Amino acid sequence: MLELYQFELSQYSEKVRFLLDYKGLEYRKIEVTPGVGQVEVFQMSGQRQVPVLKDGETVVADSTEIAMYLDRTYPDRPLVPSSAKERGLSLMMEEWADESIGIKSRKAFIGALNRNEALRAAVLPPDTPDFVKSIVSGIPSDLLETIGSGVGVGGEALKAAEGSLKQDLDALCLILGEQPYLTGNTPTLADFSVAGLSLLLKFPEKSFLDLPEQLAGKALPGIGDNPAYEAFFNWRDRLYNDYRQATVSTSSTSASAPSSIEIE
Ligand SMILES: N[C@@H](CCC(=O)N[C@@H](CS)C(=O)NCC(=O)O)C(=O)O
Repeated sequence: MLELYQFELSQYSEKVRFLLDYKGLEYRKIEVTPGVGQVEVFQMSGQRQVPVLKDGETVVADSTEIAMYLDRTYPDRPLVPSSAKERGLSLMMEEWADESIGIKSRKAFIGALNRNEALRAAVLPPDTPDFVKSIVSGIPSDLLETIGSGVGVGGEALKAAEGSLKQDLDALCLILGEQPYLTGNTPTLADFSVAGLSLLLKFPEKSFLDLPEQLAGKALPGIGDNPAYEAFFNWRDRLYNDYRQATVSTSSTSASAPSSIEIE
C-alpha cells in the first residue's frame, strides 16, 4: 500500500491527501514527529520536508512531484487535463497556489497563533505533556511577535500576507462565480491544490482530518469567516464532500457556520 509521510496539520500534506482520495488510491498515513521524525524523512528522501510518498521502492518528495508521479503511475482519473488550455491553466494555478496560498496562509496562521494562547497549545501533538502545553500557551504574545519579526513573520509581514491572501480569495471568487471549478467544468489539479493549501484558512470538519477538537471547523478571523469569500469556501466544502475521503466518523452532522479562532 502507498505510504504518505505527513503532518496531519500540513497544508501541503492535505493537498496530497486530496489527490490520493480523488484518484481513489488507498494509502497509509505516517505521522512524522517534527524535528526528530524528519531525520527518517531525510534518510529516505534526501530532504526533510513532508509530504513524502512511498510507493514500494519509489520515494517521491514534494507535493508537485507527487502529483506528477501519481498521474504517470496511476493515469485513471487524471489530475492534469489533456486539452491544451485547461492543462496550461491547471499547471499554472497549481504552481501559483504552492507559492501563494500555501505560504501566505502559513504566515497568517502563525499570526493567529501569536495572538492566541489557547490555539498555540491546541496545535501541539495530542501526547504533549500538559506542563509543556501550559509553557507554550504562556509565552507572551509580544515576545512571539519579536521572535517572528526576525524570521519574516512579524506584524508587518503578517499584515502583508493577510492583505495579499484577500486579493487571492477575491480573484478565486470571481472565477468561481463563472464556472464550477477553477479551470472549467471538471475538477483538476488546480482545484485540489488550492483546496488543500487553504487548510489553515478554515479547518474542515473533523470527519476529514484527525484534528484537535478545538480546531475542527475553525476559521481565521477576517478570512475564513468573511462572507465576501463564501463562494470560495462553498466550493471547497463541495470538493471535500464530493472527493475527499471521510476518515473519522462523527455523530454530529450539523453544518453550522464557522466559528473564528478567537483572538483576544
Ligand atoms: N514545496 C513543498 C513544501 C512542503 C512544506 O513546506 N512542508 C512543511 C510542512 S507544511 C514542512 O515539512 N516543514 C518542516 C520543515 O521545513 O522542516 C511541497 O510542495 O511539498
